[in-house]
Amino acid sequence: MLNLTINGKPCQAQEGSTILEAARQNGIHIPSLCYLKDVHQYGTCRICVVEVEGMRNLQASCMVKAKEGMVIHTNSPKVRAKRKVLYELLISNHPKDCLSCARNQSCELQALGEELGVTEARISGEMGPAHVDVSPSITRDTSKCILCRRCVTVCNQIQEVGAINAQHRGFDTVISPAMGLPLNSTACAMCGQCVSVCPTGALTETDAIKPVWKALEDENKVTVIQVAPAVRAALGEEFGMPTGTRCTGKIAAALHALGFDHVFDTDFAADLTILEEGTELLHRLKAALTGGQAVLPMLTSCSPGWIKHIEHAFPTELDHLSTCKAPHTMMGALVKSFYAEKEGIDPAKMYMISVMPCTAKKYEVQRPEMEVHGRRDVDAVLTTRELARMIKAAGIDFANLPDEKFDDPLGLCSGAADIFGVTGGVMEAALRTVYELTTGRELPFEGLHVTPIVGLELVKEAAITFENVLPEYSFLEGVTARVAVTSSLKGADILMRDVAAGTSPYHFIEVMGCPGGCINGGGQPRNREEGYREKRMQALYNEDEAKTLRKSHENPDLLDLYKNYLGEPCGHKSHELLHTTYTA
Ligand code: HC1
Repeated sequence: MLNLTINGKPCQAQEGSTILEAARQNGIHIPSLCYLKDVHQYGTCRICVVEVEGMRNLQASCMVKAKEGMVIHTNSPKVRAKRKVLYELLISNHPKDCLSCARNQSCELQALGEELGVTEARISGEMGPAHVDVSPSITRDTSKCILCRRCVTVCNQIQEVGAINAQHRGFDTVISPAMGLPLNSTACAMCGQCVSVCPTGALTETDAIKPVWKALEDENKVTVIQVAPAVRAALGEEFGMPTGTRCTGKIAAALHALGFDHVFDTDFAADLTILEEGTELLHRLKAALTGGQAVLPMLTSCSPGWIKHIEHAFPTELDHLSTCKAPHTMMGALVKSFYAEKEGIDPAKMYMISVMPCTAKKYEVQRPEMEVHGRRDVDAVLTTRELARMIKAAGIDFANLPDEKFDDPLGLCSGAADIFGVTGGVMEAALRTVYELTTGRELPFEGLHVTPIVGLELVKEAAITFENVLPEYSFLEGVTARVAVTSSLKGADILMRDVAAGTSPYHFIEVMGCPGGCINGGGQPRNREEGYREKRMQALYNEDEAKTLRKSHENPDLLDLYKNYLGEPCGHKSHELLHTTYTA
């Protein structure tokens, strides 16, 4: 441990800490803007400056390591005056349209001005480069960019995609794809991790609120809305509820209150995905184990950022992807076929909305593959943050809503579906079903949790041996299936290099595009709380464990759907509605 003096108080800090980290370890707040925990810092904004005795200039505390015996002042008159000037320089070429900015009241730059006590803007200057780039998922407004480079850090270091970087020099510096290309013409996966960390309105999700309000107001439209698994573990944060509060029932109530005609749960379609994807895996394994042709490992296909990434980075490996669409597009296809027929609704009048923790889903629903007979599966995607804005605009007191249920018959789900929203959840859900359907016995893990793949590590793996299988699955007897799980595109690349080289030891790999899975999607509430991902993860596991129905293949409404409409998993009707293929 290091011994320091901060603001006249003796403190201790871990070896290797920066001054900023040392202060935080001792409960001392230093204002910051560009700082991102656990990644390389650029120290661009310098708002976190402090005075260190014996050093002539003020130091950016996020860049300077704490040393034994250091005497630090985080709140001296000199420090406060410097921070104010630095802030005024930052806003000297920043638009002053806060009242109509998408980040009004949630802007870190705005909040910092309040914290620093800035009440005037004494410095005014030429405005920097202004350019608005609207992609299907992400809108970039360079006039609002303060060049903090948080987005550059997540794109290059956490995701390792490298779609954006600082271009040009000096006053002309702009954060942009190379050669000023629009995001949609680059390898950007639309994951929105950059949007999550942007402190201002420079990076936002591309708006879907306006078209959704319009659909709600249109008497000729039948509005149908569904909610992704991870939304229920995070939406409450937008209404002051503690991180990790489960609010499934309140979400159903809010959507009814907003006036949507039918309110369904994407989790139902997650259960459906497990039956389809599990069956596809068994078909591939059977072919491979009985001397036929099969492409293994099979890769999950429900994360659209991941799909876009594999298309850019490993275009020769697309046949490893499961042919299953994502659960929410499966739901859209079902609503406009099965449900429309059942209720006698003209599917042309249906307007299907998905509430997703993900910005890439906005791009996904516009892909040519996501339609059946010329009818789009999903018409609009709202992020979790956008739904919160609609609930607030409607004056709904979300935190005090009584719980309601999703509508029948596409609203019932198992606990296996709930955990889709966290890394490892899709794999665990699939194993619960595949193991039990082939052996007649429950998955042999305590509490049904495949513990080696539970948690937020970059790459996880597990092995499971099939013994005493049912006669029709004799090809599996004695086989040890090896599975791997990763979340983030950096992790995907690690596993995909072996897949591309033909040396991957796995049979099945789950990939989610965002670190931690959908709980940490680019459309989720922005949260800087220590351990927020763990709390959201726990919320989904708690949701699962609170149910008696915890396996997809036991969902009674899903079994009815197969009996009365789809026939069998991976059958003709399923292929027409629920599967697709990707071509580079
Ligand atoms: Fe996800 Fe999925 S889990 S991709 O992470 O398969 O976005 O939550 O909706 O479709 O079910 C996201 C979450 C989500 C799909 C499901």
